[in-house]
Amino acid sequence: MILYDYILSPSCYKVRLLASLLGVKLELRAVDFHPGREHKGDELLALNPAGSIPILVDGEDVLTESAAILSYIAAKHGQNWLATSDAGEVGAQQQWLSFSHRLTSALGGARLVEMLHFPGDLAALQEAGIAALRELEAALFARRLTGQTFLVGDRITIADIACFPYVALAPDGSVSLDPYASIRIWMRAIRAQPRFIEMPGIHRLHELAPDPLAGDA
Ligand SMILES: N[C@@H](CCC(=O)N[C@@H](CS)C(=O)NCC(=O)O)C(=O)O
Repeated sequence: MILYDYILSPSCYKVRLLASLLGVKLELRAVDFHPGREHKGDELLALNPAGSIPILVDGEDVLTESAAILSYIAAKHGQNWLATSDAGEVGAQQQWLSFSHRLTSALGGARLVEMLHFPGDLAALQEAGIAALRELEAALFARRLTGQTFLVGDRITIADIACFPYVALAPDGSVSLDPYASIRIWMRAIRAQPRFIEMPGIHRLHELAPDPLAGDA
């Protein structure tokens, strides 16, 4: 499987992360996203007319959109990373995959303005990002009340992988994660997975602050 990849792209990282967690080997093709804008060149537009990465090529299959790529890789190599056939789980998984696009446009947009000086209304992007984080925090808090750590069912799934990178990188867009204890616990649980890999800005268990739920020892 060939992944058209950019090291600083959280959307590409989602794919690299899932592949690593599943022990699936990817052949990486580095794309000069910035400053080269190679994703807008003829070769990559022929693969993805939308002009975005990641793009996955697996034999005859050419896939775009990170959520679709995660679904594809899990269907092929890790069915237990997908929702079960339970209708509630299927719906929840789909909902979080859609929600992940809101994170991309809001928190990812703020990050591009702050880090790469892309044009955009930083305050509006941050506001949308904070609204999304509040929703996620409320959902994860509710899940914790039922004894669950992850977004769907009773285990980690692609829904968590789809949402994790842009949340973890929110500070790159000057959006603090300090107010969100349930989100931080969830991120720590993802980072603790065997074969978790890093990307610049997302380190293995880099939050070494004490668990907010742990009592004073
Ligand atoms: N909806 C797409 C968005 C991916 C995305 O935003 N990729 C960025 C790199 S992190 C990109 O290629 N942006 C260029 C553009 O969309 O014009 C997905 O989830 O794959």
